[in-house]
Amino acid sequence: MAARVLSSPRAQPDMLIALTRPVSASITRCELTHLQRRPINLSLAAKQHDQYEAALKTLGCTVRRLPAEHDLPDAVFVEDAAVIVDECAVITRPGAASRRPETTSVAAALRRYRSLYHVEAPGTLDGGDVLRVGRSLYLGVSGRTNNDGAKQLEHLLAPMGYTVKCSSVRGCLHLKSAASVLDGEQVLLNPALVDAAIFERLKWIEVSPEEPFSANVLCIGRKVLCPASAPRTRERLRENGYDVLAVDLSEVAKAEGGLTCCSLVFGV
Ligand code: CIR
Repeated sequence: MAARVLSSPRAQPDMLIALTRPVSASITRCELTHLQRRPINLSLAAKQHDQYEAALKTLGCTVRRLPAEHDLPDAVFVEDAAVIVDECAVITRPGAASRRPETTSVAAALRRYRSLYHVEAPGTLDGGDVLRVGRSLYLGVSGRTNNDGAKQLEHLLAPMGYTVKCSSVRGCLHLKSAASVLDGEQVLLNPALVDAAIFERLKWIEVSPEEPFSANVLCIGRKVLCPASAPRTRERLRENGYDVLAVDLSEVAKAEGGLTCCSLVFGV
């Protein structure tokens, strides 16, 4: 199918696709920034990933699984390879050089759904640093996303009516380790990791202080996939009216990945 540009944003897509990729056999050689290397149980990681895909289906997604890329340790974290909006997809240039080859197969898969743009050197951008609320993009300038990458994203998407607001993140890998979008008006965040003021007009729910790394959740409608390791944060979400589903990704969490990192969800 030829790439197409949608003339206006789809309020109600016909279908939600979740692009995923199996855990690579080489994940034991993944990039690590804030964590010590620990053994990863590959068969458990694969089983948990299957359960994650099943949970995505319960949220209404059609799961499209890319072929495994066993030579690319972090290939399961497809979120970092692209930023998808209604009109196009921006193929990133990940901050970790070892991760750049991951974008080729993601671009090939997205070409049938969106027109593609690319972040070019010296810019770097990881999808995990981009949070979207309607036409507002919140962008983490992190160890992976630099100012040049942020500017390129802004210039590419400004003609389509998107605005970009940048903030630095501290003590975590990506902006989405510190904050996730819940619905059109709310974010879940840990204010110790990101300056909550960037979310200005939005309401926010704070993670439980005992679970500082539980802000990475995947919300579709009022349903939220939330880490099994974060019962207190899950309770906070329930108290705020969300339908919460616990998902255990303990093995890929040892590779510094979370719930949003393992899929690219978009409407068609
Ligand atoms: C990395 O350091 O790039 C991987 N080990 C983890 C990436 C997780 N991705 C994400 O948070 N979006």
